Amino acid sequence: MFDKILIANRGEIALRVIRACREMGIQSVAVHSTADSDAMHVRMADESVCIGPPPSTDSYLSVPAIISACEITGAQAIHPGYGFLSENASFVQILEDHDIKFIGPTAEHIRIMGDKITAKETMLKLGVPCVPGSEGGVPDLETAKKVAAEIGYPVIVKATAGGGGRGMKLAKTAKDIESAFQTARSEGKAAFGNDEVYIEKYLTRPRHIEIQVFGDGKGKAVHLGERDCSLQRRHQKVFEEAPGPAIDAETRARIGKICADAVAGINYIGAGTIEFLYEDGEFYFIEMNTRLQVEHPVTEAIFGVDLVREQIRVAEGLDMSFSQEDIEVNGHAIEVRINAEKLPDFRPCPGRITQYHAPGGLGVRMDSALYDGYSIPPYYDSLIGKLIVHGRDRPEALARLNRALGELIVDGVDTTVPLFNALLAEKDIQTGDYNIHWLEKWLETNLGAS
Ligand code: MV4
Repeated sequence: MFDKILIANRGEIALRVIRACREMGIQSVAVHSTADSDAMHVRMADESVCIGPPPSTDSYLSVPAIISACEITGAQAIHPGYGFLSENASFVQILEDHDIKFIGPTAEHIRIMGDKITAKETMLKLGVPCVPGSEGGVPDLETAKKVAAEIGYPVIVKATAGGGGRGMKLAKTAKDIESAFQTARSEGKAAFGNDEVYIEKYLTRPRHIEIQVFGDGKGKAVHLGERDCSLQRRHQKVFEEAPGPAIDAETRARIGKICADAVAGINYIGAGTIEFLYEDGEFYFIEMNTRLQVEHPVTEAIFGVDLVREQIRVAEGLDMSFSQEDIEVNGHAIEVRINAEKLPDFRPCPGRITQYHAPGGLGVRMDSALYDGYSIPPYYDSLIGKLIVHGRDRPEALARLNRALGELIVDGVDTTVPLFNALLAEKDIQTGDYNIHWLEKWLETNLGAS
């Protein structure tokens, strides 16, 4: 059993993990950069260690500094949160060699899913439906032309080391393939030191549907339904909900079982997300994330489970506290991401919070590390809070979101709150009729953004 866990993260997700630790009777260690000495995660943890100067590369991403902090404090395990080192296979390999438990999947599974070609090959073998495309990598332009013609245009060329929209190029017709192929290749090389690319049929108006999975590392796994995360801007999610407005119980059970069986088949341990594009009633696998995601609270709300607690349990070698038959969807949950950004261009807006008041009441959860007088440093992500609402059905969740946004006060910096007030007035949002392009089109029309 762990008696002390180090959290290699900051902000709201660090608080989220500290809270789970406290409920389990586990001591928590915060790490922080010199820019975060006054941060809430430092205050809330049982202990804290300064691990370096403000830039992430010298602090939250510094493997030697984080391992030293573990050794100094006697923490037996590290929870990585999301971002930073959460999907860094070399980091996890080093922890395995230092006898520090990583609260997450194995280095091997992170490596497999981090390479998108290997991820796709693995999923295909495990019976997960994938986007039609090249079999593995496409080595040269000649092959790219041949493969694209076979698949049929439009196609999309993706860097195997990419993901989250980086190193991706659309070829609408045969005259675009040369440029798409070369650009995806050089972007992959420049950004990730890997120029391998693959090609897929381009789906023109899908939803982004992701399935939450969870494995015990011993061949048992469950799914916790889907989240619809189609409302994105520049590959950043802004509004997420569960269940998906377009997914019925039968569809959920079918794709959920496929995903749970797949991760059980590789003895996957901990939380994972299998991302799909969903169009015309069909699921197409695109990527798997081997971490706890920002939007995990909507799943926690509708299933009534604590995903961080389960992550800690399975990392300790315990069984999960529930099995598939024990859980079912209850109501509807929505999360909106509150960023310190100025509209209409979403420019980061760090600065001092002069007044903060979190909404409350039935079905409202505010995950944030803000407090009155806190100064948001300019070095990190602009996410300053997540407002999650839960209702008996989607209309109730929407009404509750509207009410909670009205109670929220964040003064001193600009935030994305006005965007959500405007979105709630839209018929398509009220009916759930949107796809991955809806938000960018809406922003262009309504905010004149590019
Ligand atoms: C696609 C696609 C259409 N067809 N793949 C973007 C991020 C990365 N996770 C995958 N992405 C896409 N892959 C095929 N074959 C469209 C996107 C895409 C997208 C996906 C999810 C959410 C928002 C998106 C916005 C633009 C493009």
